[in-house]
Amino acid sequence: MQDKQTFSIDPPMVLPLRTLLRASFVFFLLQAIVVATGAARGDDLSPAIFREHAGARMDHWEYTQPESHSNEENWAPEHSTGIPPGNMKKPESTTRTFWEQTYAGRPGVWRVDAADGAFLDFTIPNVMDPRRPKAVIVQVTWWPTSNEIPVVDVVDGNTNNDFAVPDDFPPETTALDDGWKHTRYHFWSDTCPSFELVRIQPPPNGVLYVDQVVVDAVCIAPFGQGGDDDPEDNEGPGDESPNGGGDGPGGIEASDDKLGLFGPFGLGIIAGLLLALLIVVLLRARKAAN
Ligand SMILES: [Ca+2]
Repeated sequence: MQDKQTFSIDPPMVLPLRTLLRASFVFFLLQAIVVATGAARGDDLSPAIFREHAGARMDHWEYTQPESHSNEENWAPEHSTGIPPGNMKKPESTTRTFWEQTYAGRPGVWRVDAADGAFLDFTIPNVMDPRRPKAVIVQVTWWPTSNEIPVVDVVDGNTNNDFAVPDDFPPETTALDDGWKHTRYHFWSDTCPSFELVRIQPPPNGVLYVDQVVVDAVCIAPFGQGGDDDPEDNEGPGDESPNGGGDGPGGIEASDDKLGLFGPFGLGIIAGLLLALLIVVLLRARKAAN
């Protein structure tokens, strides 16, 4: 067992910590891109590197349900690592917005028409933790009726605030061999809500054909820091526990067996350790000053 050292941080300390956390997130994304060619199911072409770790979940809709399924209001993902799984609320079917058994050579495709004000809405359940940041990655496989990519937004289910899109990671689009396109979107929140909402819309005045959707989400614990065992404490977003040994809900820990987070990528390991060292040094210096 490790002793838990918990202390609050004044606002001036929060900013550099948030900066470091954002830097950590950038490394998450960089690593994810490195493995983008790895094995994947369907059009899960660039699975998030954090998928196998604590606090992460994945939901994958292929829309291969039989046609009768299209009458159900809520569509569960065909593949999910989350408990409970995510949910898509079926849009109201019209003559322009509907599910098709096949389209452009692919099974199970949603046609969504901006003329109907239609969209695909997903609910991703999670564990709330206002002290930790959250990363969400959305992959959409779509048929190009124009050069405009689908419009994707992620919203905090508790506050209705939009997740941010990191400046360094705008959406990335790949043309697939069969004419379809795959776009990957990155989102960030300074806190982990109890659920997030993902909305996929056609471009303005456009029509969207969606073959598959993959949502990865992770509640990030800073490198070298475990979760706080006491979810009831009220130490606020500045609460950081450099020696916290707990593994509270949703955390990723840099314990020895979790260094696989970076797999064989030396850069990631070195960067992660440096970040952890920086955080610990900052916190220790602050504590010593008190
Ligand atoms: Ca499909």
